[in-house]
Amino acid sequence: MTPSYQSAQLQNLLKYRERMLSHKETTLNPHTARKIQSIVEDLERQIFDLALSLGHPTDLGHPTDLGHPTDLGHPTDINLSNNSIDENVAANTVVGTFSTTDPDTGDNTFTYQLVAGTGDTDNAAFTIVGDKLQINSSPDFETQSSYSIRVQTTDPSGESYSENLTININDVNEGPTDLDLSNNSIDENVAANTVVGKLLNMLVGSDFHTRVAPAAF
Ligand SMILES: [Ca+2]
Ligand SMILES: [Ca+2]
Ligand SMILES: [Ca+2]
Ligand SMILES: [Ca+2]
Repeated sequence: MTPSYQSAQLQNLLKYRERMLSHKETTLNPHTARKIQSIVEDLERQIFDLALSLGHPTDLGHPTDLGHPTDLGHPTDINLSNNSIDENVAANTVVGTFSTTDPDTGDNTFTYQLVAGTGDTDNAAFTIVGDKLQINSSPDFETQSSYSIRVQTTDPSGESYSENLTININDVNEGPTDLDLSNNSIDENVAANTVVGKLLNMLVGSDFHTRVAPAAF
């Protein structure tokens, strides 16, 4: 029966052991091979102790099980250095830089892409260039204040992890964008100084408020 290794820490140890064993097989230096062997033995003690604490020591008692860990060493987290930008920034502005958490210390290069799946609603509004996330068009807070994307990171072995991320747009006070009169027609022959209408100062979106100008005419 194939044991189920749910613990990430345990999986990491198993993966590390597997790598050490393959190094040992390929090395031509007997001294290095002995050093690796002692690392492997130490790892096996750690694995056994950890497995014991997790309640499945019997599975791990068989070296053959240990020799075939499956699906190990994949990335476990994606981080975006910044997830909010001001509205009205230029098209193709960089939102932030991605980084990946991966149990393999040797995995330092990751590729990022927008992928289909949960939370991919606004994937089309962004482009990934290298490890940078860019917004395709200048954002307008009053039109859309947050974006949901799904990003996948892939390690050098081709193992991947994907995550749903939210990008928030910061509201900027944009000042008045329009002026209106409350009324713009008046009968002929009215008395001098008759009020035609009030000057209204209109601002859009979340900045919206209507201010009655002090001077009416
Ligand atoms: Ca990895
Ligand atoms: Ca994350
Ligand atoms: Ca706006
Ligand atoms: Ca605004």
